[in-house]
Amino acid sequence: MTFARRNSDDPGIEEQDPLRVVGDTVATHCRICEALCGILVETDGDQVVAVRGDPSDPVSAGYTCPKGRSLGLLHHDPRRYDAPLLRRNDDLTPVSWEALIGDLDGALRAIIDDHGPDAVGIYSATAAAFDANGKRAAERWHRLIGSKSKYSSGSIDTPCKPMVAEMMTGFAGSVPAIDRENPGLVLLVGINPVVSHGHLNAFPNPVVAIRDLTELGEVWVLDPRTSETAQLATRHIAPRAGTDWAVFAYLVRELLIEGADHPYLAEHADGLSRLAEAVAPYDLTTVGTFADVAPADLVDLLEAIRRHGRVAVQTGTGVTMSAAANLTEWLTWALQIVTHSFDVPGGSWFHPGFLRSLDERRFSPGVGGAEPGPDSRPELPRRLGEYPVSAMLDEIESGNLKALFVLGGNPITAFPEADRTRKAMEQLDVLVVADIFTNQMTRYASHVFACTDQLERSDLPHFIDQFLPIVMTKHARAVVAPKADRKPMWWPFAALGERWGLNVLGDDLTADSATDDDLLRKIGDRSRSDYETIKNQRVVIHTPSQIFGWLHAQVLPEGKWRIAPEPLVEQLAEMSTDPTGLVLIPHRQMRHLNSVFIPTGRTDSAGILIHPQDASTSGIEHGDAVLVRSASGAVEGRASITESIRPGAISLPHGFSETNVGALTSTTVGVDALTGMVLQSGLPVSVERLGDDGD
Ligand SMILES: Nc1nc2c(c(=O)[nH]1)N[C@H]1C(S)=C(S)[C@@H](COP(=O)(O)OP(=O)(O)OC[C@H]3O[C@@H](n4cnc5c(=O)[nH]c(N)nc54)[C@H](O)[C@@H]3O)O[C@H]1N2
Ligand SMILES: Nc1nc2c(c(=O)[nH]1)N[C@H]1C(S)=C(S)[C@@H](COP(=O)(O)OP(=O)(O)OC[C@H]3O[C@@H](n4cnc5c(=O)[nH]c(N)nc54)[C@H](O)[C@@H]3O)O[C@H]1N2
Ligand code: SF4
Ligand SMILES: [Mo]
Repeated sequence: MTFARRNSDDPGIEEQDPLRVVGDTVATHCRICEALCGILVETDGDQVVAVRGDPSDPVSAGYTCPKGRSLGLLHHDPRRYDAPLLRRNDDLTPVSWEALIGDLDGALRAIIDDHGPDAVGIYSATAAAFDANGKRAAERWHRLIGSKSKYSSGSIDTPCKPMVAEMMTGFAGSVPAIDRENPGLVLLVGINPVVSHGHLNAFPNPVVAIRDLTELGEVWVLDPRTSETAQLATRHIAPRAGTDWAVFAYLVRELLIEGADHPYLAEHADGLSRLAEAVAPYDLTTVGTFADVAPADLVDLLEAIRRHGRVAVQTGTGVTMSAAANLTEWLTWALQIVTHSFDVPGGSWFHPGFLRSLDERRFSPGVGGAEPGPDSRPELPRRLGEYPVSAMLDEIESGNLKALFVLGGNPITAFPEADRTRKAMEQLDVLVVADIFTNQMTRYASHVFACTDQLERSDLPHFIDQFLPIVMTKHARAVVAPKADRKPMWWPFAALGERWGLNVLGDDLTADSATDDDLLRKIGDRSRSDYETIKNQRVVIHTPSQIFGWLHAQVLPEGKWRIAPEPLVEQLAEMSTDPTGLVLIPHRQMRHLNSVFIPTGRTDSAGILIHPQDASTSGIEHGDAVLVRSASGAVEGRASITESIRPGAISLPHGFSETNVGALTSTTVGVDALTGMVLQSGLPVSVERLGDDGD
């Protein structure tokens, strides 16, 4: 089976002028989100004049969103960090990089001497994932100092996905992707690619992508909100928030009775009878009532699956942040396995990666087990070499964590218990913020690494290209020289390492002699191609001989899915189908990414979406000041009354410092036992109108 994409064989893509420098225009790609849209950056000397979509990009095809087009303004924004900063007598002062590293060296040595290396933590967050060299150097430095205190934003985003993948296939990096060439029935559950451009799997040019899927097949959306994606779907079902797991239990139950591929299952699934027992209670009446969906809608969905025979499911944060995240993820996989939809045309393929060629590896299957958490929260699981973020505040408060490096992240808006997070940041002896922009973290930083932005550094999408819709990689070269005294994020880690006799960059590379290219070469040369080719071609597409089937052949233990992992069966047995009261759910907006300020001109606001029925019960009118309370805290905001959200759920985006949804979430209440994930979707809340004077 070959995998030729409709536009991947567009003549010229691979032969085009490598760097495509047209006058002062450079072709590169945006690295704000996983869509990695091709962009053309126009410069005039040091000035970035304009950023627009690159029509020749094989997947984004000229599409960009307002964030990408604002990269030039971001590059020149006066609130950017231009030089390293050191806190002296309460003030952050610009210093030389040497002075900053010298001070940090002394402070970290003292901490390690007194408390050991585990007292030094790193939090590798969203922007670090798009800085291949920076992330690799930071993580290598941290490994070399011997610390176990590693955290990442993955643990407050989607820890269920790698865990369920490992439990069911043996490999945490198994990520199913829709067969977009030959789609049948596609289910999008708690994901809104038209705004987010995907969750794990990227959706560049999303409106066109969804339209293609609806024209070639059908797209059904499950979302308590009439999201922008739901508006384009073949069919939209709006179950009560947090009930998806029961919908999938019902579908699996019914398909096992009629519609499953039993001959395939006999050969390729372990634990089928355990699965059948586990889903047996979830009949139409029980699930229809619990999910508050008309039984006819559920039957229609079931019939659509039977009609197509196969189904491809993609989930997003509406699922991964819910209390039943693990169960929904598991049952969507179970649905796809019982219908023989995985690793076959018309269903989903598993991306073999470009920079990391997964299909050429030898796998030793894992079981999805975990190690104990850190000393202050041993009950929390350590997975894939990381502690969950839900443990970090206790680690700081108990004095176990004394120094923290925040790499391209913003705990104050991303973590639960926003006030407690602020206090914890204050309590640290050393807080290194590696960022490009002044934000809520600045006032707590003891040391600031003023990092180069994406237009100032070269890059490869290491660990990201495997989420693109085709097997390809892209090289980004620096478009402009680093402004002022900004340095690449890898530099301070290399320099610190050198002071301690640690070889962070490998070979004989040193902080002062190495370039972005030298470091990227190590990634590119281990890929399906080599660095020089990738750099020269800029966009390299790989047409694998076998896109379907490699997971069965190389990953699955003895060619079999573990279809009913015991920890998940046990979690399912504990679930209740009693309807919940009002809950909070997340949603994302087009003009900002998490807390990242991007000067798009118009900004999104933190309005609290509320259905007219819930608003009238609480006497709330559009634009009223309201107070939202959870078991852990309260936050004020403005009501935005809309029919687009179903009754029983309100929605507030995260990433805002005033209306900070982190005030409502918790590091203990609702934290998942298997992943340590914080409950961020389906969180019980109440809402009340505030008086005109705000009380
Ligand atoms: N423009 C923009 N793009 C982004 C980001 C951003 O902030 N802005 N953030 C990036 C990041 S870090 C991530 S992780 C991804 C996330 O990408 P997505 O997961 O696609 O995130 P959302 O766009 O919030 O879509 C989640 C959807 O889940 C729905 N939902 C909420 N609760 C439930 C539920 O219980 N059941 C179901 N079925 N649906 C539910 C919400 O209404 C919403 O439409 O987006 C990335 N891209
Ligand atoms: N209640 C609630 N909480 C949530 C969520 C939710 O939906 N609801 N979403 C969760 C999710 S999915 C995520 S991923 C996390 C996000 O959590 P984080 O990753 O911690 O937060 P971001 O706001 O994405 O922070 C990105 C930072 O990177 C900086 N930055 C931008 N470009 C660069 C660069 O090139 N280099 C460097 N070094 N820095 C750069 C930005 O200025 C910003 O400070 O939040 C999580 N928290
Ligand atoms: S969708 Fe927007 S932010 Fe994401 S890569 Fe494309 S232009 Fe950049
Ligand atoms: Mo995320």
